[in-house]
Amino acid sequence: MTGVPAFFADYHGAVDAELRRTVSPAADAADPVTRSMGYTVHAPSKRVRAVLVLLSAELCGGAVRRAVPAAAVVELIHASSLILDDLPSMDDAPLRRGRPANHLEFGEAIAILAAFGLLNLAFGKLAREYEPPVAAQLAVLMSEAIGTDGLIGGQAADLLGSDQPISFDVLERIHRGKTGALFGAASTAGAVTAGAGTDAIGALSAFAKNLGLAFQIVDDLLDVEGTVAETGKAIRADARKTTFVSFSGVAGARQLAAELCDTANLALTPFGKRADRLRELSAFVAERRL
Ligand code: GRG
Repeated sequence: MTGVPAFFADYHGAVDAELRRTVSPAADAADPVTRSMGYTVHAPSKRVRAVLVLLSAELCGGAVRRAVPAAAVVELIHASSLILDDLPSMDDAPLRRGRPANHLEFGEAIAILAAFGLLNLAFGKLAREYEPPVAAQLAVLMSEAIGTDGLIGGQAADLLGSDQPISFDVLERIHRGKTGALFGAASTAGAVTAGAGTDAIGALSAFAKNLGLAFQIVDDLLDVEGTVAETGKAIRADARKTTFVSFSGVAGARQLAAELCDTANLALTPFGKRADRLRELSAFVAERRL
């Protein structure tokens, strides 16, 4: 994919191959749920969360090869969340990854089953690919990231708050759940596959949670300033919602994203220059147009 840092190419191939082994890419697969899963999983994606898993594993001295299944798991969970997020009862979004939303292509019922199917594959993959203590640790990590203190909690608060004024604290909590939690779990998962200690895991988790919130703020900016061609999504879709841009203005939101990336980078200090690719990732997050 163009527009992402050049070093992403070192990781995308392995992640995409693992995803193809896990979910059939065949557009003519007999089972509609399989087609629906493949439709979203194999659509063009920056794979930022997978790259975060792999960079974190490498930084902690682990082999990329060992972390690839965990990176694929994070992408399966992410894809599941995108399908659910776009449903008429949620964000009712028409376009995702440059294509009609999953439910517009396959119908709502199949899209919901595909989202469950992807989650199911994710947890099965952890159990199959890692030895029991690590598999259990990763499963707990993903379950907490998805749960009521993570994606599900953030999404519920977002939906409940959509037709009433919300405070900045609530807005931040929503997006630390919806977006920050999976970034945090991605970085932690990479570190866990590398057998990292608690200090390294804590630093990487802090880095990634702040990066995730910055990523969401830039998403809000792209909704105002971006184009459909760049983002692959409908734009001006958040016009009725409270966002970081409606709260702080374009310049304020941009500054907030930059500050969060600085805070994220501070957590990398103990790693020195070895964390330069993560710093490059955070520079991309602050400036991205896609
Ligand atoms: C049960 C998994 C699960 C979720 C239920 C629907 C839901 C709760 C949460 C929604 C979470 C969500 C979709 C947050 C938005 C995060 C975001 C900024 C998505 C865009 O990510 P990119 O730009 O997308 O990385 P690509 O397409 O590049 O992968």
